[in-house]
Amino acid sequence: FLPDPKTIAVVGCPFSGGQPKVGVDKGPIHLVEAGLLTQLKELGWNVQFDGHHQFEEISTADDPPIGKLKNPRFVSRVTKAVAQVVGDHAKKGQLPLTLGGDHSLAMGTISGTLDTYPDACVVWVDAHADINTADSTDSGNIHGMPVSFLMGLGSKIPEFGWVKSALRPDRIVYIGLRDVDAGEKRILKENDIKAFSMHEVDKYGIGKVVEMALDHVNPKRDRPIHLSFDVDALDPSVAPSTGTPVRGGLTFREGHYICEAIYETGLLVALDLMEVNPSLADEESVKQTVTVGCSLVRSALGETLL
Ligand code: B3U
Ligand code: MN
Ligand code: MN
Repeated sequence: FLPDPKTIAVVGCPFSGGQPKVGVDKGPIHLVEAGLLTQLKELGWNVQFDGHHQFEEISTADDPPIGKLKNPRFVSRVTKAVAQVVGDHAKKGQLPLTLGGDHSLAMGTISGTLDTYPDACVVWVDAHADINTADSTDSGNIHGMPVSFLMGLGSKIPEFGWVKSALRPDRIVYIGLRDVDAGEKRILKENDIKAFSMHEVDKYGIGKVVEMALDHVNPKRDRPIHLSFDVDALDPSVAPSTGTPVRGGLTFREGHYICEAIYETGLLVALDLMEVNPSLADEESVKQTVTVGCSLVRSALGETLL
């Protein structure tokens, strides 16, 4: 399936322009310093890492809002670069592991995946749907919008003209939602997008939910899978250091189960771990969040309990 099947290409993205809180740009540095790359090598992977990306800043004076969108030029430029890098790694048959950074980066990572594997599907694990359009957003924070941009929903913003509308609404499935704006609920319904909120996790259990999620986006289990994991999908008691924690989230095991089950399909081609913010909360909470981030990645990349 992958020409270079045992190589992870780590794409460190110290980027926070898709939301207002400082610190999420430090996420990738903390994850790498915690030993993530060594841990992946111990799982048998070749790990390629050329250092964290340096994104040239644009001063806010030179990047005024477009409509409600904040930092639009900066977000567009960075996510476009990420799309290129992720796509290049994927085309070499490597498995890109993108460490964020805020979730607007997924506009880039998923563009790179779909450019390489047009029939890929996306499993989006998050407390939030991140599907506001330029029209529906209240906050103007682009980390709340990448999915709509990838689908070509809402008013077209010329600055983001490079984003192809390559993601079909039936090729994404959500798990873990519990903080979805009214406008987003409407968008999900209108486009018939499948989502398993925490209500369904409670009702069916995580094992059944993952099975139903994969049955929806990948009924024959033949499509490549891009897993985009926002650490705020986990309950704040498990992953406190993140910008927009929402109570009532996934337990430690539920989060890991999703990763393990996707690894077991043998179809994973790209992985994102987003929204780890080591500047929020106390030292112990930061350590806990970074540690759980590393273990989610290991689970998605083959670590087993036995
Ligand atoms: N839906 C809100 C809040 C939000 C989305 N993603 C996060 N927060 N992390 C928005 O700003 O669009
Ligand atoms: Mn998110
Ligand atoms: Mn989120």
